[in-house]
Amino acid sequence: MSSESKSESIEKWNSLYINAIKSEPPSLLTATIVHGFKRGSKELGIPTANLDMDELGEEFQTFKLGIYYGWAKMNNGDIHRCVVSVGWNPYYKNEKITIEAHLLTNLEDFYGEKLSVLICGYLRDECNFTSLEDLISCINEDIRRCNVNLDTDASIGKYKDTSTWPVAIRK
Ligand code: RBF
Ligand code: MG
Repeated sequence: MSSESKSESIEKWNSLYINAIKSEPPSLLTATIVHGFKRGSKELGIPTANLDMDELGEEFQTFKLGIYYGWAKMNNGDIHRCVVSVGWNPYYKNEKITIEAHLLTNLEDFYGEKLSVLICGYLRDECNFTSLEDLISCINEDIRRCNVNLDTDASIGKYKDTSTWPVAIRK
C-alpha cells in the first residue's frame, strides 16, 4: 500500500500538470516575420511575431495544432523564451492556420526579420473562449508554464545557447 500522504499526492499531481509535454528532439522553424492581424498587440497586449507560412512550406503540416513553448532566435543572434500558437485562433475564427510566437521580452519592431523558433514542447490544445479576458488569462498561464519548464528542465534549458541547437530542416 502506498504511504503517500494526501499533500504529497496533490503535489505530485500539480507537478505533472505544470510540466508540459516535451518534444525531443525539438523542431526548428525558420521564416520571415510577416504582418498579422495586429490584434496581438492592440487587443490582447500580447504581441506575436507571425511566421511567413509560404516559407515554411509543408514542414508545419506535420505539427499537431496547439500551443507550444520554446526558444526564439532573432537575426542578431539574441535568444528569447517564447510561447507559440499553431492553429486557427478559434476565438477569432481565422480562415488560415498561423504560427505565431510571443517572445517573453520587450521588442520594438520585428517585422521583416528572420526568426527561428525552436519548439521544445506542448502546452495545450487551442481553445475557444467566451471573453477576451479568458483568452488573455489562458495565455498568461501558458507563459507561466513555459517559464517553469524552461527553468526546471535542464535538457530544454540548455537550448538558451544556440550552439546546442539542432540543424535546421530547411532554411
Ligand atoms: N487564440 C485562440 O483563439 N485560442 C487559443 O487558445 C489561443 N491560444 C494562444 C496561446 C498563445 C501562447 C498565443 C501567443 C496565442 C494564442 N492564441 C489563441 C492566438 C491569439 O488569438 C492571437 O495571437 C491573436 O489573435 C493575434 O493574432
Ligand atoms: Mg501577430
